[in-house]
Amino acid sequence: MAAPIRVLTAVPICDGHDSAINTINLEFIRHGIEVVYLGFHRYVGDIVRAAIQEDVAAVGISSYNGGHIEFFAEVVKQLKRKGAGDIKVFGGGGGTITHDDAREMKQKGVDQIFFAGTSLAEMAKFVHDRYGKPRGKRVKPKSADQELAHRLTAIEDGFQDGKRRTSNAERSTSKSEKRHQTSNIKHQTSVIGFTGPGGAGKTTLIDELVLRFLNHNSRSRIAILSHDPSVIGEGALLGDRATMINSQDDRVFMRSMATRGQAGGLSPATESCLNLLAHSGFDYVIIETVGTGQEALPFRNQLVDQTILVMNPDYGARLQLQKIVMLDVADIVVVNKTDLERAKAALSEIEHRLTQNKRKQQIVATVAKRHRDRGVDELFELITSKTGGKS
Ligand code: B12
Repeated sequence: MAAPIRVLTAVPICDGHDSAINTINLEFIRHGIEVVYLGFHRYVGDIVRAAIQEDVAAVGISSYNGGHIEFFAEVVKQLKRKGAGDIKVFGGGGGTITHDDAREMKQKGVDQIFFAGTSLAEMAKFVHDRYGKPRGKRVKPKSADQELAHRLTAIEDGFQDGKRRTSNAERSTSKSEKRHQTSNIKHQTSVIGFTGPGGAGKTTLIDELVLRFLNHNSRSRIAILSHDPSVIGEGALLGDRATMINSQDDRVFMRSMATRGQAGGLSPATESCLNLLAHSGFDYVIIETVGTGQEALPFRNQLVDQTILVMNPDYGARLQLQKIVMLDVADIVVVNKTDLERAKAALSEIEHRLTQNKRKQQIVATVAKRHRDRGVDELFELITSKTGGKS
């Protein structure tokens, strides 16, 4: 079975019309497509950077602001300039894009424009027919990020039914993975794992930490490996980028992965992808699991250097804490959303639960959605102190 098609979708700058693309995203994932959603009000540069890092087959843009001719053409132009002309561009914008506009946009390199009245199934079929063919020989990468993105794709596609298979393409990637690892062996990379239940605010917290890493050292580079669940039908909505604001930066390499049938919070290809990222010259590699349950222990086999469990104060009765296995192994427990009413009680209950472990686990209270939150500052200091102040 071929690997799922990956596309990136977004809404342009000065445009908040996201209802169409939200509907289309859901239809795509129901048709087995993995959709990396970047969100609305996005610059051309952000779309192009994300498309290259995610190594998608195509970019789908939903535009209602009237600037579609220039915007779509600029995306095509910048992709080509960055050596990623193999990533195609398509989209729609209801009645705001006329047939004459669409003709001009096609002349400028846009693949297809969909008009009002087109059925969702028709658009999903187009994506399968046009972008579903196996990739041929890859173009020579023009940047380190593009090369890394191609390698991650080869690793991810090398897994089938949860097992690594060895095709020629993958064998050569394994060799180059090893070469890459030896050449970067001296670079000290710290790998930090974030896990916790869905809705605890992991992505927002990571984005706030990234801001602090970037400000702390003007030369540091960060990688993020972010996971979302695959749904029945094998598509996935990879939506963490839509929450990330500070991480839209050339010093951040982010890759979104679907779990592709594996339970427990990660994908069958995570370990290999993480291994590659950890040897690619980044100062920090941040890995975020899908929202996990009580029994989850996603970071086995010393996959990460530090484990951070992010919790929501609304976990229910105190007894629930005894069932959360990650509370036994996390290095740092973050109680996020401490502006909520129950936060004070939650902090004291979790603190008490951690004392039973008799390990030097730390607990931090944060409100990640708040700018310049003191708790996030404290967490940042804890993380960097544990990695020898490097950042
Ligand atoms: C819903 C809507 C809103 C909602 C948006 C809610 C949301 N979160 O999206 C609200 C009420 C908030 C809103 C606000 C505004 N809106 Co408004 N809005 C619309 C409306 C009625 C429908 C758009 C829509 O979602 N259609 C549903 C989709 C599924 O169908 P479709 O548009 O026909 O698209 C088809 C294809 O093009 C394709 N498609 C679309 N995108 C994509 C992407 C991909 C990848 C693919 C494959 C296909 C595809 O899918 C559909 C298939 O049938 C249109 C009018 C209209 N009838 O189009 C105005 C319209 C887009 N809005 C307009 C305006 C002016 C505004 C405001 C500026 C109004 C104001 N002064 O405040 C604000 C701006 C808000 C902002 N921040 O950007 C104008 C734009 C005019 C222009 N550009 O020249 C329009 C055209 C109304 C008008 N006639 O004046 N709006």
